[in-house]
Amino acid sequence: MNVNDVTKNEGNSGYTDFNFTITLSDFPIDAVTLRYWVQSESAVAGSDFVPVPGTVNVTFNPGVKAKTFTVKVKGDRVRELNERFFFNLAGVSSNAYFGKYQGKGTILNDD
Ligand SMILES: [Ca+2]
Ligand SMILES: [Ca+2]
Ligand SMILES: [Ca+2]
Repeated sequence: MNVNDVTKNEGNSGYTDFNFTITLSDFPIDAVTLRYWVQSESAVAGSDFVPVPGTVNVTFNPGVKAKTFTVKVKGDRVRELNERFFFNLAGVSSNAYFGKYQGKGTILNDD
């Protein structure tokens, strides 16, 4: 199981979708469960992206290999440094291999 990194421009208004895809190494025979949570770093929930409260339960049913989740980044016209947040995986069921468990979201300031 892996999750990708996302690097995109911030944008100046509205929202930009940062899409994180969790991919299993193979099609599961039994359901695979895990949780994800979105962690602020230099990018702060609320001001830089739409908060994802708590931890989110995810289930891969048999035959499903990939799922995509979106973090919505807020555009602005403020001059600031590039900012980062994390898309973390945790609590993976024992029938799945745990590979790259952290996706980095890098917001490129464009102001
Ligand atoms: Ca901007
Ligand atoms: Ca910003
Ligand atoms: Ca900015």
